Amino acid sequence: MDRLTPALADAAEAMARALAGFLPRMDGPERRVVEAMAYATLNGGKRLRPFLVLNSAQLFDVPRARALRAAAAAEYVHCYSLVHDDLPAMDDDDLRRGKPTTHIQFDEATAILAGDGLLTFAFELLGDAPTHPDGAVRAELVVALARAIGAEGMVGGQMFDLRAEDMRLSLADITRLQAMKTGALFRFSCEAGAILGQAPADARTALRDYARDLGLAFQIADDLLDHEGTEAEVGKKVGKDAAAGKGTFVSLLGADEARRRARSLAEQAASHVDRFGPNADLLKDVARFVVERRA
Ligand code: GRG
Repeated sequence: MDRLTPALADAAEAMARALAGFLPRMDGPERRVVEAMAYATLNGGKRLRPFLVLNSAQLFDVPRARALRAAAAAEYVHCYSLVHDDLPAMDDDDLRRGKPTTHIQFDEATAILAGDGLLTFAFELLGDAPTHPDGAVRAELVVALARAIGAEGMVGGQMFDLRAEDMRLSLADITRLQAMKTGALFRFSCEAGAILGQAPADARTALRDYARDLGLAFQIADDLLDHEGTEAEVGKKVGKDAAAGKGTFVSLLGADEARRRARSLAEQAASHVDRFGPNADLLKDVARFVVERRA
């Protein structure tokens, strides 16, 4: 068997335990929001972002318990973004990870609050003492995550995406949009290990470069899945981009060229982490995996 499949499964299992374990226990009427947070989080998913945090942390011998907290923060944020993206006011989707979306399973107000709760909880986890004994390291993690997912990152990218429905996008526009919308959280996920490990600047730059190429490869693959995947495979509605007349890597480049570029970006991503030797083998494998995945 290849080495990536069991490594992804191990990380996903560890993450499922950590994600369930960190969530607050609550009673009373407010308990419903934690139930919705758990529903939105403990529902499968590839756990790619946590995998990147854990494997980048391992390059710098970061203790596992600390890496798991940063990995969980990245996944909580990712799940929040999916919950809000699926809302009627945004993408209006009923299906996510093969199950009813959070606003369908609960209701819209609960889904909004669950997203808010996950987002806020991610920062609580990073800022709390067990994440790192040095408060400056914790503050750096908090700032890095805020930059990645705020108006200059994911939230700005989502705004750009909503506006893009009425625009003709160039390849440069789509690249910038996707770097903000999905790439920035990949960047945080790769940098978090380096921040926790107080790694030298050149090592951080290598991981940032890796994350940039991996994020773009991931997004091109996502466009290809939307274009050629089935709902059963992908676990969400497909063909939505074409139906909305949205410019994507596939609509601009065609499927064959898009696939060629995604593969070449995955190889480029892998080359950025050569400097870490065999310790970075799984990071290289996962860059190739994101391009070939069917879900
Ligand atoms: C609502 C602020 C806000 C932002 C939403 C990232 C995002 C912005 C929306 C997600 C919509 C989407 C489906 C984008 C395509 C790329 C993407 C993030 C796919 C889902 O990520 P995977 O494949 O999913 O890692 P799993 O389920 O495996 O975790």
